[in-house]
Amino acid sequence: MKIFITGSTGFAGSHLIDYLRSPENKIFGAFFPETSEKVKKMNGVELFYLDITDEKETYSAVKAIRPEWIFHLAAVSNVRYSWKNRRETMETNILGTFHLFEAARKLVPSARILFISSSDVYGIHMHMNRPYKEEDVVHPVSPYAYTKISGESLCQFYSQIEELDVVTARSFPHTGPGQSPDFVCSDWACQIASIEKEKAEPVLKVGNIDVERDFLDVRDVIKAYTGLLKRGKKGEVYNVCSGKAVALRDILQLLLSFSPKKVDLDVDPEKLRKADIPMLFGDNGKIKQDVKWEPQISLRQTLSDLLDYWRCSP
Ligand code: A2R
Repeated sequence: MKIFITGSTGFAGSHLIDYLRSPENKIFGAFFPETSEKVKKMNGVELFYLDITDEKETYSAVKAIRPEWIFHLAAVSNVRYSWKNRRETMETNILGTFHLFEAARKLVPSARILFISSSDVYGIHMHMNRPYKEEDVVHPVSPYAYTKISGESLCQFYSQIEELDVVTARSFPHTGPGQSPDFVCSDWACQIASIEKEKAEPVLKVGNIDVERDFLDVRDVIKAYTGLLKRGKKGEVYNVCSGKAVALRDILQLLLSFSPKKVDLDVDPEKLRKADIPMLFGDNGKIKQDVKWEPQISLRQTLSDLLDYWRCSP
């Protein structure tokens, strides 16, 4: 199987490579930026630099590889960053996806393609106290979410009108070892590890800890992605989620319970979002039914592994 992964040195991409690496698979991973440190750590993968906003380079990459499977993970993936870098977010997430789909249409029209969208597309629905389903109305409230719903529209166009074999994963928040501290659980674990190493004062900076989210372990998520490429239906959107809402406050409590240190909390206005979604959790009935996937790793295990990851990081 010839597999092409965009964003392969990112958080999910690195775990995906670990999972797919085998003698039967020939993996081609596109990395970004050109100076990516992670490139040095990846064996058994043909890695090359690609900026997906470059149409010609994207076309050349698909032409050289002629993949049977494409995991399209490359993106600006951070909501806060997307507010400050709107053009880059639009160009990477929408135009980059368009470039990839056009290259696939011309060169490998029968390849299976997975596009990664986000639960952020559901946005703010007042009084929503049930899990979101794929058919619910979407209401993006950030530049990031807007680009993901635009990407989903591209998936619909290319699968229905152009006959590309595209499946969409609507991923809910996920965490685990290797995640950047720009994301909440990893940020807190990183701060706790720094406090334990006495590199920081025992004060943990937090944003809004009253919101509730549906968290998965990244190692479960990449199994869902692989399952979707194997068994997901063409043109369909699938929630990738646990089905449970957890308050960030409880996640914080759990992380702190793993540490012997006594820590004070301090609300950092920088960490508060412009438009925060109070509660977001998903219904995973569709992916369970079609893909036979369900999460295996408990939140406790995920958070413990995440803290250990930061304890072992320099
Ligand atoms: O932002 P960077 O410098 O860490 O690079 C990211 C890369 N990327 C690009 N790749 C090619 N051309 C571009 N113009 C471009 N801009 C950014 O995509 C990073 O290496 C990768 C995305 O990985 P992460 O930011 O670590 O996100 P994660 O959590 O692995 O998410 C994978 C997918 C994304 O589509 C998210 O929006 C979705 O799952 O949640």
